[in-house]
Amino acid sequence: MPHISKSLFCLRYTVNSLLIICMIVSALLISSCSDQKQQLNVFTWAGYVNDEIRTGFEKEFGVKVVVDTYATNEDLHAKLSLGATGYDIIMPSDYMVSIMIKSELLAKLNQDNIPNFESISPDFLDKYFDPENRYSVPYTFGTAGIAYDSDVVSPAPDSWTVLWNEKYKNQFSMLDDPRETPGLALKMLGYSLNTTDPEELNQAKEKLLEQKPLVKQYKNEAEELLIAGDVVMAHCWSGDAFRAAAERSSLRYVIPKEGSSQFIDNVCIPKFAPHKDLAEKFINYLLRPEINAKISAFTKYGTCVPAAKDHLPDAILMHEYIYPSEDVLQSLEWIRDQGDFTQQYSRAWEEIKAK
Ligand code: N2P
Repeated sequence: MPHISKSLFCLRYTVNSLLIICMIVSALLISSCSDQKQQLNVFTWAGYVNDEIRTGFEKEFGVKVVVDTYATNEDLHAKLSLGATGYDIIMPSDYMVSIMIKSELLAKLNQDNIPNFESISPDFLDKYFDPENRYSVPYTFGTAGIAYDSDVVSPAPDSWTVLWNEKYKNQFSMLDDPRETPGLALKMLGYSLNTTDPEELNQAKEKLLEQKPLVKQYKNEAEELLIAGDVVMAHCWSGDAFRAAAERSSLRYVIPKEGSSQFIDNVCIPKFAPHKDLAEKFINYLLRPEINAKISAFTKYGTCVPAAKDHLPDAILMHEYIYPSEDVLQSLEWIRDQGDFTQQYSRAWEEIKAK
């Protein structure tokens, strides 16, 4: 008996040892597979990183790139403030870079890892929102305005007031954005879209409430609505209008005479990004002239890399939807981080949407 129980003990011991060895080997295999395929998580505006850019980077660097989208700077800020830690790349606009630096949500970039930084035009560097570009790299630039169907909207609009014309009731969309949309109403009233005067902001809010029964939809991605003919006008961003016009030839884009907003969207790395080194490689890749040209060609926003222009078709180079005339440029304002007053904009916008 003692002999049998000794054999049983040896057998059990061997089986257990084998099981443990198997578990260790499979754990090693799983971890080595996942190490081979690192994943870069990109959080950006819709239409900002297309499949060609994504798969080009995946193939060259042997990684996986996952793209998730947000509709406003404020949504991006809220998500990161609430503790989302999985993102490696984000693309906030100018004033949001400033807010995120102050909220300590961004990682400092190591420019030694981004040698193509040299290729950016100085016109887009050292701006107020990040004076030495320690946290941000410019990606694209554009404006907000009105896209309209020239077959239907007549005469051609030149003022924001067209968006208050009963004739177009239920036929147009507005940006769903706490700074852009009150900003438009402020411009129409002759004020700065960066006002910190509560009375001026209140007048803009009243105007937008008056307009609300005419609005078909508040939406930031107006491209599909315009192409499908679901709306004949849209308060939208220039690239979205330009892309829609490429699909439906009667569409035009105008920046109203009262003036509008302009922006630079930037590539940044969140402070707690899981793959910061890979994120810097991705930024460097985006700055290659031929890649940057592709980005400008499909987003239909401007490139900040002069050498990219050698790779761009004439239809994009110097197009007025990307490069407005000097007169129009004079009427544009950058949306600014207005500190504590920024909350007033968000509150006004929430109240408009809730009514
Ligand atoms: C997204 C365009 C975003 C521009 N289609 C606003 N910064």
